[in-house]
Amino acid sequence: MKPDVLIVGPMYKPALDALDREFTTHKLWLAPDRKALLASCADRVRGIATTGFDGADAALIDALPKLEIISSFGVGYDTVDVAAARRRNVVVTNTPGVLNDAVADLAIGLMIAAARRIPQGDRFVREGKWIRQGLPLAQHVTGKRLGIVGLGRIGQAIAKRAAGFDLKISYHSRHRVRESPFAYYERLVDLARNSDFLVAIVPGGNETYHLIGEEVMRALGPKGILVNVARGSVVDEKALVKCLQEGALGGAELDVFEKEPNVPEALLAMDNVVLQPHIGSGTHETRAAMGQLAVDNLLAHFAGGPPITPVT
Ligand code: NAP
Ligand code: 8YV
Repeated sequence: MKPDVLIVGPMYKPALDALDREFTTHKLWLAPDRKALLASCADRVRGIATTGFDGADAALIDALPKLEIISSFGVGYDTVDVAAARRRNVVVTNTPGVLNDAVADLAIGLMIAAARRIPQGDRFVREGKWIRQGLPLAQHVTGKRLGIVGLGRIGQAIAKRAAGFDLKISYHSRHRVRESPFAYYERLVDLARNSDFLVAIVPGGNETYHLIGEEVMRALGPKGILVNVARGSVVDEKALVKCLQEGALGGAELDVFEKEPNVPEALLAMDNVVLQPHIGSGTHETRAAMGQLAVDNLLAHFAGGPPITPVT
C-alpha cells in the first residue's frame, strides 16, 4: 500500500509526477471544496508535500491526525508552522543546498544589472533612443564593497562568486562565521554604511521581519544598491519606497516581496528598480534537484529511516 500524501499547492511538474508515482496523492488546491477533500482523506494522510509559497499552517496540520511528515519544496520554511508540527511529533523537511548556485547566480546577476543598468540599456535600445543619444554612464562593479546579510549556504555561494569580481566582502549575521576571511559586522546598520551593494539572504519569519528598515537603507545611502533574494518580509517595503522616492537609496533589485505576487505600485514606475517574480531557484536543473530531494525525504521517512534533510 502506498502511503497517502496531501499535496497543498502546485509545484514543479516532474516533482508532482514523482509524487503521483510513489504515493496515493490528494491535491488540495484542485479540490472545489477544500473541507470535503480533507474530510475524505484525513484519516489516511501520513505526509504533506508543500512549497515555500503554500506552506502548512497549524489548522492544516491539526486536521490530519495520522500526519507524520511535512516535506517542503524549497529551503525557506517560514510558511510551515514548525512549532505546531513539533507539538504533534511531525517531522518537517526542506531542500537545502541544491539551490545555492542558482540563487547565488541570480544575486550576482541582479547586482551587475543594477550597477551597469542592463535592463535600462535594453529598454533604451528597444525604444529607439540610441539613434539620438548614448545611455548615461553606469557604476563600476569590480572592486566595490559587498555586504552580505546572512553568510549561510547561499550567502557563501554569493561570496565565492563575488571574489571573482574582486569585491571587498563583509557580512552580518547573529553569529560570526568561524574561519571566514570576511569582515564581520555585529550591527547591520554598520555593514550597510560600509557597503556599496547590500544583499539580503537570511530566512524569513518573525526574527528577520523588517530587518532591513529605513535606518539600514539610509546607511546604505544614495548610491547604495539593495538586493533582496531572501524573503519579502525581510525588507520594510514602505520604507523602501520612501527611501527610493527621496533618493536616500540608490536602487533596489528585488526577487521577493511582502505580499507575493503583488508588488507595490510605486516600485513599478521606478527606473532604478529591477523586479523579478521570485525565481532565485528557477532553473530546470535546480527545480529538478529540489523536487528529487523533496520526494526522497518522504521516501526515506516511509521506508522507516530518518529523512535526508530534516529542519532542525
Ligand atoms: P542558511 O544556510 O540557514 O543561512 C541563513 C543565514 O542567515 C545564516 O548565516 C544565519 O546566521 C543568518 N541569519 C538567520 N537569522 C538571522 C537574523 N535574525 N539576523 C541576521 N542573520 C540571520 O540558509 P540558506 O540556505 O542560505 O537560505 C537562506 C534563505 O534564502 C532561505 O531561508 C530563503 O528564505 C531564502 N531563499 C530565497 C530564494 C529565492 O528564490 N529568492 C531561494 C532560496 C532561498 P546566524 O544563524 O548566525 O544568524
Ligand atoms: C522556491 C525559495 O521557489 O527555496 C526557497 O526558499 O524561495 C524558492 O526556492 C520557493 O520555496 C517556492 O517553493
